[in-house]
Amino acid sequence: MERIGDTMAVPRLSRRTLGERRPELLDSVQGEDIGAGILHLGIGAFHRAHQAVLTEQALLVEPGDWAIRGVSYRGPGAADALNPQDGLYTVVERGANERFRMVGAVRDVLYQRPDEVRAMLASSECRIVTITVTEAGYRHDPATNRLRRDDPELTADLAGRTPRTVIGQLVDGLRARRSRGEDAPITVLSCDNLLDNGKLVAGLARDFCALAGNPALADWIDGHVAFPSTVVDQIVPAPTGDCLREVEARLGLSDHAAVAGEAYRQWVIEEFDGPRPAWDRVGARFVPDIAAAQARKLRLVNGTHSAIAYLGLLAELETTAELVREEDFAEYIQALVRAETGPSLGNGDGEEAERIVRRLATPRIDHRLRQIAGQGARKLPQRLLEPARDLLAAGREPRLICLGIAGWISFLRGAKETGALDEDSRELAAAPDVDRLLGAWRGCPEDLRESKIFRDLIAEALDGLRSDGVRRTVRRAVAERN
Ligand code: CS2
Repeated sequence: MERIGDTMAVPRLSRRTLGERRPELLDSVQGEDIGAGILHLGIGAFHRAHQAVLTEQALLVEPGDWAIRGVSYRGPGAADALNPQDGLYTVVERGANERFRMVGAVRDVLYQRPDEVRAMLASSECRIVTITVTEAGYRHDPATNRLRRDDPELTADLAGRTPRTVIGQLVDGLRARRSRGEDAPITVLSCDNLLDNGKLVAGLARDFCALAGNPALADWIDGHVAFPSTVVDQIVPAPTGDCLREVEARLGLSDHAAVAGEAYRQWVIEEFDGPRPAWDRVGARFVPDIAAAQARKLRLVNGTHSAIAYLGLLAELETTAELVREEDFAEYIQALVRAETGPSLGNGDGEEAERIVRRLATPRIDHRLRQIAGQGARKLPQRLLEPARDLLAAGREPRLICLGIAGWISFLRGAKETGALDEDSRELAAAPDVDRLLGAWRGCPEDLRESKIFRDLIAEALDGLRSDGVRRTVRRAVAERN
């Protein structure tokens, strides 16, 4: 095998090179001869480690035309990584028994190719659209769940003929599908960490049609397209150079699209009638109602993530694994889940709390707090505000949740100068006090904004962070909670 790091000497992964060097791996993945039944919007690390792996596994159990064509919006990175590799890449599953999987279910990646996206959506071959574009990618107003009227790219999509936004491309393709008289059912599955993500996308598509002056298309979509909601769970950080080097050393080929994540995967999907790969035979669960799984996942896993991301950054820590090694923070997570986010679901048992700490401690997972901290204004409502609201309604104080929110506010204030904040957060970072910040926060429900207990708990936590520092404040809050 070539020397590690001597990238000039290591050929790039592709079907040809894999067949030459590791024929057994090529034999283990999907061939290029199957039809592409899935269009995935927003092909990043998460999709590659999660839905694409489940699709690959489902195809081994039950063959079918379910190869994936990905679309990327952020830049040419995913296309440049995957296309020269014929869509092949490695997934490293971290944990006690580290595992490397080769995945062949991805056919290619389309970047700035709206005509091809449209043709794919219009074709009878395409029967599933999956989406992972993050919380901000839908360009909606979280207070109304409608499209943001002031979004310049949406405005351009509504005016022009080559859409660039996710919803614009989706509706454009469905318009072409309708014009072709295509009647085969098609299902759109959002896999982002938002409440009722299926209903959200359906509503945004309808909104886009209305703004485009095409109500007949909205009716056609209602009759032909299903939008089940889904809940996804798997920790998959942005890939690091170390991960790519590790895969290269192992494979003997250079893989620019490798990703690493935990071995655990969950996918809960609201039942629907249309065709799909045999995902249910490889671990996905189809259920009549996702509400319980959704609240559990968003509050316990993501709520914990967001709360510790800000507190950890204030403590100058870098990764989740590093954070849970500190006793004060590990105890904070336990107390948050046992005494607040768990009980907000009517469940305060400690088993879930232990499990979350274990997941966050997965060795070598390299999950940067800074990555989790992004887009807080859009993440916190479903992760921390919803459980705070339920606790207050039950007459309990969301003290540890408010400490997490105070962590976010301190983080925003500290980051204001650096220009690193997203647009929503920048606006909030400029608010002179908590009341005005809550007032300007589109994701904060009215009743919470007006709750004196809620505002006071945040103000108290902010005072603590300012005067005593993050570790002492966390320790004290946990002691008061216990
Ligand atoms: C994280 C999620 O970055 C974040 O906001 O909380 O990506 C999280 O890792 C996944 O949702 C876990 O399923």
